Amino acid sequence: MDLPVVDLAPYLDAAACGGGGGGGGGPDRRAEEEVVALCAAVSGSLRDTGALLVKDPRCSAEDNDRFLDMMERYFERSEEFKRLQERPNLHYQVGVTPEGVEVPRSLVDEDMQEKIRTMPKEFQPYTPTGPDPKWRYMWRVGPRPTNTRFKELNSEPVIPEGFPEWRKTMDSWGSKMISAIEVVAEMAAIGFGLPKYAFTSLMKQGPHLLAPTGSDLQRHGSEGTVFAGFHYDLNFLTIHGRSRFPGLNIWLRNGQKMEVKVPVGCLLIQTGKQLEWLTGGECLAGMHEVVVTKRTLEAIDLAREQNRSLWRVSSTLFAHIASDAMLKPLGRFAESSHVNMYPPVCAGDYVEQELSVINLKGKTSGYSQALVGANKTMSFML
Ligand SMILES: O=C(O)CCC(=O)C(=O)O
Ligand SMILES: [Fe+2]
Repeated sequence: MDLPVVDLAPYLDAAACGGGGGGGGGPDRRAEEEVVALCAAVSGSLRDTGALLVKDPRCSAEDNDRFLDMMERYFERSEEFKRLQERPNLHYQVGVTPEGVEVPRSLVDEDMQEKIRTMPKEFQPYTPTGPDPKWRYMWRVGPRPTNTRFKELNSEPVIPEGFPEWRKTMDSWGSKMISAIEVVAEMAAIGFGLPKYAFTSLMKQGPHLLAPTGSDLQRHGSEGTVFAGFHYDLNFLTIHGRSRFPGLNIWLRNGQKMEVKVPVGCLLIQTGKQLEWLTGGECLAGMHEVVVTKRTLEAIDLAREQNRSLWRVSSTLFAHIASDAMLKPLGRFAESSHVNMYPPVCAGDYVEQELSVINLKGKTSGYSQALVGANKTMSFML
């Protein structure tokens, strides 16, 4: 089974003509029907696979390359240099996270480990043995709230010295990928029968993070090395541009494991836990891992031949629900039979308790521990 590729252009065209699939006088009937069908394809794929490939004419391969070139140069700098951008007191939500800090959920969550044991052998994820050996850089994109209870999640950016193009490159690629996510979020809302702005209105001033991972394939390039252990993303929707090295495996709702191939010019969208919450489990957060596979090894050989960087940089952006907004099942999803698993919670409180579990934030309060217990789903478990 291949993931569907949805071209966002017809929706963007219809929106520019005052249509946009949500009603309101589109240019012609056929175009409107096409848009409605695309919205259904978006919501259907997010529900059934937890993922989706999209083409957005506003996100070019050149933008993606400029970003990857700069991040390769950054990750190639010494550990000592990169640690100057480390901000553990801000829960690593800006600046760099060194290798060996972020813990994959499957390493610490006993329920998840139990569920993994019940999976057919061929679909089981690799077993991580410790924290992830990947670095990461977190760059906050878009307007920040002037008044928030969650200051650490909405902190000032960190810019490494010697990269004068940093802000422009990160903001430009980050805002383009957010624009793509916003369109997907509108289309998904329409496809689910919710008001068009049901999700995007909650995303306004969210702590969206351009969060590329950097993995040193020279040091950790043997087959089976787990760069990011089996986990779900705690945010709303994740978007990945192209990486120069493959290695991402995702799990479909039916439990099947799938190696992702992102065609040139496409972007990969994955469902996060906040979308699961807002849809009362109609969509489940997509489980995934990043591992050195045979295809990664082939890409390493080619990069060596062509004298290119051996840092695997991901083009990951985490789109979030605003920290001070409430997560709770929306519209018809409030009637879901699983609604008890998704008690109302402030998005910022939810994010902080998840960060605590994966070792990015200090202690966790009794309240948040209760929340961890309330929700222990995995993408193919409902
Ligand atoms: O490195 C990647 O391709 C994605 C890593 C990932 O899953 C994450 O950052 O949450
Ligand atoms: Fe992830």
